[in-house]
Amino acid sequence: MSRYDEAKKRYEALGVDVEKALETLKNAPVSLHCWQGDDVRGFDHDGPLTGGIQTTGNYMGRARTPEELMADMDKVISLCPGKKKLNVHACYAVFENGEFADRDKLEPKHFKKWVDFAKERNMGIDFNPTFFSHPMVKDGLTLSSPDEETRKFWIEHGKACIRISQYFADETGIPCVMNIWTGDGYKDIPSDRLGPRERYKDSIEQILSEPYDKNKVKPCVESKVFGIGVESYTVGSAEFALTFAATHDGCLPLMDNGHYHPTEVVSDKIPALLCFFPEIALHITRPVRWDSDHVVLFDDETKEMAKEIVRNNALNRVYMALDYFDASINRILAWTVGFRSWQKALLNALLTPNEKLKELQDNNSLSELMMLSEEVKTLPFGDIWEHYCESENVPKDESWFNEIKTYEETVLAKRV
Ligand code: RNT
Ligand code: ZN
Repeated sequence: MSRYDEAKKRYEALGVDVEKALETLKNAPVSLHCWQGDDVRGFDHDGPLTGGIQTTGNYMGRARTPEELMADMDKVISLCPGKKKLNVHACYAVFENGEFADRDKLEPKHFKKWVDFAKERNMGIDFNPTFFSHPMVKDGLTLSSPDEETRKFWIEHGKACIRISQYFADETGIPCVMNIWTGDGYKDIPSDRLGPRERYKDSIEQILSEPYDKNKVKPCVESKVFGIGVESYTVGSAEFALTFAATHDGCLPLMDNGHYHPTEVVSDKIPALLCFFPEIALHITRPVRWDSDHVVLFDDETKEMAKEIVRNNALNRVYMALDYFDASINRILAWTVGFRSWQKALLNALLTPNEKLKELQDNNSLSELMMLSEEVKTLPFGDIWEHYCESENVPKDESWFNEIKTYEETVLAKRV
């Protein structure tokens, strides 16, 4: 009997349908963020990322053009099992023949290359207006700016992005999640905490007044506790974003697990939101002491988040997107480790005897619950994982590092 068959038996003895788990995993889309490949720079400006977030590190081989970024993503895709969706930021517009459009004037045609890329690979596309790394970010503010010209510019950007999101959904036939995040805030103590939030609210309402099909475009608002240079006050705080989504039909809350106080966990927030929202969205990252956007690993909180989606039958209600950026190691490796880790977390959740554990809780059999929860941790998960990778035609073990090395030598090293 193969290791897979033996492992399968162990799980089945606990009531887990392994074949069904694998089938479910193969069909659950996870958004792959284009911005890990070039340190969140994009193609519409020169210079590094600015505006409340930061990449650190200077590893060789950053993608500098759409062609390089797409080639790198293809490498990642070839190393990762599971269904992928593409996640693009507005600053990744592809301009051709010397043309240029500022953020408020972006059009669907500037993203045709991404549509072609996604369609050829059977992927949907998620989208993000880019409210950072731009001269119109005035005094660190965009949608909440007291300067009407600035605010108007960014509202127009948001509206343009709604139209582009609609285009993505129409072209791919798959709904487009459009996430609104700004770094708006103050480094030091503000004298008015309400005004910026009222303007932010009005701005997002204006953006959402742009016509779109609610079944195809899913706008979200992402909250944050603080950012670099805006340590004292964030306009789009947790309460602001959650209440905005709750009171605006069709708008989803987006939780990024790097955006809370360090002892708060998003795993516990997922079921809280599922009580009220038909759909929610996630940014999956790894905060180390703060919103440091480290590469996602197969660690305890990552596993817990996946469990909360899977055991609440919410894979079709939670839009899952990766969001991290590490420039200190091989970027393709960083992308791949993160995607594979989230796949492992989902598989682990799907292989957990959730029915049985829930029953023990409901019967108040808490001793047995603790015992079984601990015992399942050492089941032969790796044998199922390897089988899953094989069935998806991707490397099942560490052998993929050789492919990274070859790619680094033959492709990345030439980018000088
Ligand atoms: C920043 C937010 C935001 C960005 C991306 C690039 O703290 O997490 O989602 O990471 O939009
Ligand atoms: Zn995020």
